Amino acid sequence: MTTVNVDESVIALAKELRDEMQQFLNEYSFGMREIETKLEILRDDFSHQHSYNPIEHLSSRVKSVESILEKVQRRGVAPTFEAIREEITDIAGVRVTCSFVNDAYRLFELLVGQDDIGLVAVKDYIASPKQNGYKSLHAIITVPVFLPRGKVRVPVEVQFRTIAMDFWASLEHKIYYKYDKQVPQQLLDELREAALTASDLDERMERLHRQIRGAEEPVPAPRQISSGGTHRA
Ligand code: 0O2
Repeated sequence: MTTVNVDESVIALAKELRDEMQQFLNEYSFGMREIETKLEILRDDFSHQHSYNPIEHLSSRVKSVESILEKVQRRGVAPTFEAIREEITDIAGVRVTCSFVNDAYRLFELLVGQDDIGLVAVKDYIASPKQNGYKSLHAIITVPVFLPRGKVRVPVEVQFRTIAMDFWASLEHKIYYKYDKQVPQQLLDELREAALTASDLDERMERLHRQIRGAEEPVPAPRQISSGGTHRA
């Protein structure tokens, strides 16, 4: 085994960079936890008040350093913490899987209506699905995180979707990577068709749900969200 003599100043610089990166990622993790707690509170209160749980599943992740760097390169973002903070808004991500489409919009409204939350952008792929059939409501929001050195506003991408949309997206994601992003046309066509079947299922299930529960309380109509493409709020 060969031993490499590394200058102490290089080691110190490496440590400094590692610490800075950790602090950078921690802020996203803290913001993400704030959002998860808010959603859990909404879920628990809703369950208590209405004996009904609008959230089937909550998951979250902080993007890996590799994945952040891949996006930095793909988007031509300057490799500085400031530029990455400004340009890459999905480093912290929370996914909210609901039973019904209405719940997805309702939770979006309840979350972004909180007065410490800032709404940066919305992409409504439920109203305007992507070409491949992908559906979800994406919101980039900011949440304040209070640290000993002061307050930072952390961006978090929240994706609201139904179980059927989630089922479709996870299979599509697997296929996309299995074929190294070169999915055969026949599979793409089948995926598009499956997305329509999933939407149809969502509609039927929601109709049944309404019949069973009756018109208990009016669901707030979703605000006018721009469809597809990024909408700066
Ligand atoms: P992961 O593993 O979830 O982090 P981008 O595509 O990221 O360069 P943008 O504008 O940030 O550009 O994308 P957008 O439309 O907001 O979508 C970002 C995330 O939505 C993706 O994150 C996926 O989680 C999900 N998503 C978007 N489109 C699709 C799709 O066609 N299929 C599936 N399965 N998921 C999709 P990441 O970073 O790709 O992955």
